[in-house]
Amino acid sequence: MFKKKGMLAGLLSFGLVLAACGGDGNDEGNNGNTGGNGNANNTETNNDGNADANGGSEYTGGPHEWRFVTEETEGQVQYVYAEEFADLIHEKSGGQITIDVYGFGELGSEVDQVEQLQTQIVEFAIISPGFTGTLVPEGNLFALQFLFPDDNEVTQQILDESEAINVHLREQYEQHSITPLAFWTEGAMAWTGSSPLQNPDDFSGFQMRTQESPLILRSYEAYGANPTAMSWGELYTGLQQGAVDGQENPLFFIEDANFNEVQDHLTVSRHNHYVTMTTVNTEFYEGLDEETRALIDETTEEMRDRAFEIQEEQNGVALDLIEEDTDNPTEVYELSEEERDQFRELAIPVRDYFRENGGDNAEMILDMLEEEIAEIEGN
Ligand code: 6CS
Repeated sequence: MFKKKGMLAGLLSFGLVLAACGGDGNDEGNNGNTGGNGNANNTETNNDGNADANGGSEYTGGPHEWRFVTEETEGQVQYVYAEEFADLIHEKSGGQITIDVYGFGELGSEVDQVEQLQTQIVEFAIISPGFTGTLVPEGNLFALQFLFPDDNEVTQQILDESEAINVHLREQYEQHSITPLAFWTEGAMAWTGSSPLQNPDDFSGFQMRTQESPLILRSYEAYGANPTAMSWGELYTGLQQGAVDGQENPLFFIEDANFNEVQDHLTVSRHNHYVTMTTVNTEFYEGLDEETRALIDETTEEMRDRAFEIQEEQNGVALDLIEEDTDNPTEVYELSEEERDQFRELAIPVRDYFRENGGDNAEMILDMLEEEIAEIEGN
């Protein structure tokens, strides 16, 4: 049985100590920025707060009303996570903190959402590093295919425990007002295509849709593809009309976004894990009183296992759903280990490209992460 190791406990307490020391005792003082649709709920929050406070909550730092934007729509992994996160915070604060959850497209594109977090239009966001590729070049790390172990659970352990990620990469994001509180997997990715994708030659001239990360593009260029960055809001139509030939995503997302309706082939490639981040605006977070920050930290910790369960549940049924959709038949192909090795061989040199072009700290962060991965895999 897989065991959690000591590094996590160290890191987490390190985070809590930082949280405890960082506050100046002031409340965040920027509820004004959260305007918009909050008015009706504000009354509700205060009322709930009083009611629940009588019910036993010891939280004294409210009331607050915050916003949490995700890159996915209702029912999808990030959205379910954000709803549960909001519910937990509401409950723990005795109803004094309300978080309104926004789905993809409600406030703009994925890249718009990054800016909204930076400017505190929203306090919380789920941001995939693929959409911060030019802002935080070190975040391109997650575009490196075949870097993390195949095992999703071991990969999540690394995401939870890695100092390279949770300390050094986090610092890079914080310079841009983005504090990643947790890094988590939404599952191993698969490829879909209008033609079969079984070996690197199949990518020759293939118009691959990617997120905004220059390194994701680079990774597909290494296979001979012509990658194009695109928001997922345009992807279904892009695939349908042939603007792009294929894309990568976890199985749950391929199924839920109905990409199988407009793609004939699906390759179970497990070439990478889809990694995303629970983020909070840095100035907002650091300006909170200790009690409120501790509440957020505690909730983030409680959500770690839930994030894994939510993606596991959804990914676990997605391939069957795709295969059962006989109105939209999909040819499913699982790469053999030998076939995966052919891709791995082409993917590994991209790590050196990242070391040289992934920002000032890319080499240090990747070297440390590779050591951490080797350590965990060796155990
Ligand atoms: O492919 C994308 O861009 C989308 N994929 C997932 C799994 N979540 C949101 C993201 O924008």
